[in-house]
This record gives sequence, C-alpha cells and structure tokens, in this order.
Amino acid sequence: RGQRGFTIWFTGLSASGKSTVATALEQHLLHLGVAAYRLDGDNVRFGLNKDLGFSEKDRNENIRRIAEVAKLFADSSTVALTSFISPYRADRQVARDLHTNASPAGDGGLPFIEVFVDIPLSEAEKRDPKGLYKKARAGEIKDFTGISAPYEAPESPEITIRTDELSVEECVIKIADYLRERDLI
Ligand code: GGZ
Repeated sequence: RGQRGFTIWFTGLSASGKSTVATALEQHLLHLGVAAYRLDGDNVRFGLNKDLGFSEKDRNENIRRIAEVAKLFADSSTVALTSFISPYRADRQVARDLHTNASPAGDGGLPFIEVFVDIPLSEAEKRDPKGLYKKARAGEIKDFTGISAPYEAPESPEITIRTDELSVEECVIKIADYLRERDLI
C-alpha cells in the first residue's frame, strides 16, 4: 500500500460499541503490520482535552482538536482510529474537510472514513455499562447525548455497522473488507 495513512472516524451513541470495535480493528491492523493508533476518551479527554466538558461548544472544540491530532497521525503514515460520540454533523464535516482538502503544499489530502456505529437508543440504554443513561434519565447528568442532548446520525457514512446485529469480529471484517477493496491496506 501507499505511504500515507488515513483516519477511521467512529461515531455513535455512548455504549454503542465504538471503542470495542476500534480496539479490535486496531489489533487486526497491527497484526497485518499496519501502524495504527486509537484516540479515545481515555487518552484524549483526560489529557489534551481535559479543559473541555460536554456543552455544545466544548464538544465542537473536542472534535476539532481530535481531528487535528488524527490528521497528524495519518500524515505520519499511521492509521488513526478515533472513537468519540461526535454528535454534531457539522463537526464531523470539519474533521472530514481537514483531512480531505488538499493543502497548499500540493498534496492530495488524506482519506477519511466515517463509520457509523448504529444501534437504537433503547439498546444503548439497555446496555448502560456505566449507569450513565440511568443517571441522565434521573436528571443527574445534564446534556447527555440521546437523552438531553442531540445525536445527529450521519447521512452518508462510508460504513455503517450494527453492533446489536453483528459480532465484534464481523464488524472488523466489514471495515477491513472496505479498506482492502480501496487498496488502503
Ligand atoms: C455524553 C458523556 C457525557 C454527556 C460523560 N454526554 O460511554 P462513555 O461515557 O465511556 O462515553 C461517553 C463519553 C463521551 O465523550 P466524547 O468525547 O466521545 O463525546 S463528544 O464526542 O460528544 O465530545 C460517556 C461520557 O463521555 N460522558 N458525560 N453529557 N457522554
């Protein structure tokens, strides 16, 4: 494959399975000898973005910074895997444009693959691994995505995965097949 990296941008509700699938895909890519690095709440929201909360403005800035960092990884020939709710369509478009718009240096831009981790809110709420939906319903967490803050589903993601219908392994295969068909791996 070519020298350049790319970004796989996961988006979906809390508890949709973004990080689980991103972690499995990262392992799969590393086994193939493809350099990959995952950005998620644990390594970004507690470091680079620890000054940001969950207001609309803070989420805008969260996603903008993550997109800039992912672009740097992709530019270094690494596959950046981002797993953030990224609930606003406009923010995901900013992230995409940052990658795909050619720079003044004359390069052709970096591929950006949006993966919609699509599960019904009712299913995410049933999973509720951290009890956050329950707290949000009780009014103990404000601006909670899906309950008291919006989630704007992608209109034309490159890939959609239904984590309530496919196994983690099947989700990885679906994404890997997409990448292989386009000569990205
Ligand atoms: C949504 C929240 C909130 C609110 C804390 N709304 O399931 P989790 O716990 O591990 O993942 C969620 C994570 C969302 O952070 P992101 O950086 O992905 O969000 S965004 O892209 O919208 O900026 C959840 C936890 O943080 N969490 N408060 N109010 N999720």
